[in-house]
Amino acid sequence: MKLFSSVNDVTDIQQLLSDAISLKKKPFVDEQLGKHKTLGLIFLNPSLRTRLSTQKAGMNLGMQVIVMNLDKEGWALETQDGVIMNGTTVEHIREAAGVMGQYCDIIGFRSFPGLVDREDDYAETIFNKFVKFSGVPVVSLESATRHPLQSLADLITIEELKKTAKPKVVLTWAPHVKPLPQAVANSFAEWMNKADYDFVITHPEGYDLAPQFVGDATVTNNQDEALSGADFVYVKNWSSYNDYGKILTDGEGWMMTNEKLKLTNNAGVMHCLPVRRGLELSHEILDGPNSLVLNQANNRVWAAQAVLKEMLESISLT
Ligand code: AN0
Ligand code: CP
Repeated sequence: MKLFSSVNDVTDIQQLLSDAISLKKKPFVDEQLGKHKTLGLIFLNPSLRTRLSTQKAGMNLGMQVIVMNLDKEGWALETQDGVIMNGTTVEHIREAAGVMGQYCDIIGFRSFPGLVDREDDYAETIFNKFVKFSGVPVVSLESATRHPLQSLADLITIEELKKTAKPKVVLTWAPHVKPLPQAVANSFAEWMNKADYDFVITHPEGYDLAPQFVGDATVTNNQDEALSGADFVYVKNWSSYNDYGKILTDGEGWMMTNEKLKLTNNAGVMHCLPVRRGLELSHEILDGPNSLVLNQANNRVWAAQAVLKEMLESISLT
């Protein structure tokens, strides 16, 4: 694997999943694989989990890891092509990515969407430029439209804890005060569509995800109906895709609570974090026995380690 930007870059999901689960049991079996190899983790946006879990995954594989918050510590980055750089930007992504490729064998890159120009965000312009100009294998640490390491960790979590072969998995929209990307929801949907689950998406009117991500999911604006008999409930806010980047409602009544949990099959409640308590998810759920948020966070390490392992193996073949 030379690129991990979506589920479509994975040739064998079952293999990746079983690698992740066995690495969780024996984290250091491949510690020679990454010897003398450098992993760069480059962030254009904040991060806690992605930064630490991917760093830990690289270290478990014996890699040297360098991390840079490019937005705060680097030169102001220009991402548009063909512009005369006589304004505030100092360095073009063409050179910046190319330089980082000189120092790293694999690079992880995070770049959120602008949430203004839908076409540009959904074309993954910045992420694709970074891949092209770095010239080395790249792992998405969340791009404009997807967060595949999160989704793989979420899939691991469901596979570990499911009690039936085909659980009911519900992705529910939650309220938020800031316009957030659709990336986590898009990506979760994309991965769930590859799994053989009963997958349902629920959101208020106007929050439909892009059709290519919805795929075969059942979609309803009736949250109670969606939650009925659910085995897993994935809570996440996203801004509107159709009225691009906008917040259309305060979402009153959409927060997941213990009252709503009663509609489910004692569901495990998931969220990628960071979560706004009392707004997206109730305190009682986060502090209660149904919360799986730390299981998910833990699995971020094994998801990243399984992906980096595949990349190191393909580097050593060339
Ligand atoms: C980001 C998002 O929704 O994409 C990152 C989540 C992992 N969340 C926030 O900006 C709060
Ligand atoms: N879930 C997740 O990606 O968290 P961070 O933004 O803190 O990395």
